[in-house]
Amino acid sequence: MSEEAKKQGYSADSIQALEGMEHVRKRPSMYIGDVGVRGLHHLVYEVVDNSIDEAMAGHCDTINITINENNSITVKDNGRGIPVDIHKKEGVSALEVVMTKIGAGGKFDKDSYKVSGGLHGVGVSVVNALSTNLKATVYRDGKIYEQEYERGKAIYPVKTVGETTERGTMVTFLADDTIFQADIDYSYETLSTRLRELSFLNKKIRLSITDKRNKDENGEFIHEEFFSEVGLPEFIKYLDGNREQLTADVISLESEKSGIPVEVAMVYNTSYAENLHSYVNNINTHEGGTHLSGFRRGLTHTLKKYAESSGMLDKLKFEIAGDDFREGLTAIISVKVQEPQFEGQTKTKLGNREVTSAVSQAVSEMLTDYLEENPNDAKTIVQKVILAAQARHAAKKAREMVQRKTVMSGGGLPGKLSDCAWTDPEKCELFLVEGDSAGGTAKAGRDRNFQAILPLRGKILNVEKAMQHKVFENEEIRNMYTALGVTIGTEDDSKALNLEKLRYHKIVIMCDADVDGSHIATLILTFFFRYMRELIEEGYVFIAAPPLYLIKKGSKKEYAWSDKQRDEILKKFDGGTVQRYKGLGEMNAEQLWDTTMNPAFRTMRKVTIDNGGEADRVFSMLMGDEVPPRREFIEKNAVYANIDI
Ligand code: 0RA
Repeated sequence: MSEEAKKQGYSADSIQALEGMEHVRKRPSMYIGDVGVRGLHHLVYEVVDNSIDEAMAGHCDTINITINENNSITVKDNGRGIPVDIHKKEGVSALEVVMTKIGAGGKFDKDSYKVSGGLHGVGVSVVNALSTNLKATVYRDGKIYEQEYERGKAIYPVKTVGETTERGTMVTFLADDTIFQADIDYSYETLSTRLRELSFLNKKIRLSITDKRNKDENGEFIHEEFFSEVGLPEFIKYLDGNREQLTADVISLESEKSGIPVEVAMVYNTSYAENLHSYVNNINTHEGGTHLSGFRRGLTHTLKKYAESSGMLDKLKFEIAGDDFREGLTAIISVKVQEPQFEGQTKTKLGNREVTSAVSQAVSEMLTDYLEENPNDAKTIVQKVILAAQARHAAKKAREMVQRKTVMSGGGLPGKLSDCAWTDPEKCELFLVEGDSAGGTAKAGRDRNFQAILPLRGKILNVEKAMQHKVFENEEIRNMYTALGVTIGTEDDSKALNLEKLRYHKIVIMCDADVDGSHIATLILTFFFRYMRELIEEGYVFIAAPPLYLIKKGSKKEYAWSDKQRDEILKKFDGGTVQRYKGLGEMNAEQLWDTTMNPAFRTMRKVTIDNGGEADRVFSMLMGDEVPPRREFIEKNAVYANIDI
């Protein structure tokens, strides 16, 4: 105990609490992942998760989230209200314990079914520690109680501030800008996407978001409400809204095996993409894990058995592989696990062994029934699987051709690649440039030590609509594989990459800043997302940002990346001439280097996947067959720079 603490007569327990809070502020990343944009949004999820827990325990059906004008966040639910009576052991109100003690959240409510609770399950006290100011208001037993905190410390004991007929908890917090490196500025899209996802994962809960920073054309605050009556099947419809379903219904199940609640919904569509989204306690498990293995096992086993006994495979000359059962499949697997063990690089891979058989059993039982009861759908699905197996055979040949040409298997680099001199992948960059002419400029402007240029001809193949073997046969795509040096897949997982052989750790998409350029960038991104997703996940993919304007006056010249910036420069120069760059081709090599390629001055946007489901939905919409939703999206996001995927 510190001298200071002794002087003030704190109890040992409250000292521990204090030290806990200090530790959170010293090492925030240990608790919320990072202190950037992600960590900032994580604070909101942490608070919302507490209300979701209360809803899952059956005591709450409405959760309202508000982004206030000053970027503080308010989360209000209509649950039982956090208890305010004096906690026997701690000697202060239970509310204060929950808010100021690390890991205390709801510990005194052992019976409640608590499995939610954030990526790290850290609780609301962490949010409190990382907020300059937090106010908790509890509506309970006819009274309104309140307590406020500064950087995690209570500034007065819980007090009664009024009477009420409502029940519930309201928390308002302002994230501490001395902790976060990012601006305290929430993305409405990011938060609303997560709330929509939560509403699908937790049916019958009304979640709303209000953004008090912005008004719509009617003068109302931006506001959305999310509510799902049936949960996962509706989630599937939302994700697959831009694809053509192969069967009339979404196949779904809800069961409990060995005490593990399992929910699955799935549908086959006419595309070739596999879209599996898995969740544990409402957390997206990017890296999959035992629940996903269980799903795969159950699916493969059941479909295989059905296909064999139906005689449909009799004429097939080769084995059906695991992949074949999942082509054109969109599925969501959601399990609730009491003590989840998260593994993997980003701690989003479920490790609990017992979950595999629970999910596998549940899926087998449900699917067996479904196939028996819906023989027509069953036949359609098996036919799709057979087609996938045949296509895989064709793809295998095409893939082997690419493989033969990759560096590691002895072939040369693509003729169009202007490679760099250095060979350390960490230092090397590959620019994927639209068109030969811009490619020439980039080649002349680059630093040839560490920057390689690969010009791509016109519009690359839309992989969203193409079968795998077409993808591997496509010359531009083969050039990308070969230049990058990665080998493609195995028999069992045709899209697995071998990243050890990756030749560049920065892959920069450099296209014109116009509609065609954005289209090409999106095509390339679609390819990366569907076939080289690890590259995005590892943070290797970037989008170059060439300037839109050159402003000149006399001997002065400056570049602008937006209309606002252009106007500011014009004001600073007191007039001048404006050149609008329509494409990279209008810049000379020196200009391209100065503005877009020189690491000392350029700004590049790193491509990240905030939300796998949403990214999948956006790609299937942008690159799929349905025109109206695409038009709507493009109109809404007219400036390509705003598409955050
Ligand atoms: C533990 C016990 C009780 C309520 C809660 C936790 C609770 C926590 C949060 C956090 C956000 N909203 C919440 N709502 C409720 C109440 C136990 C009882 O009343 O018997």
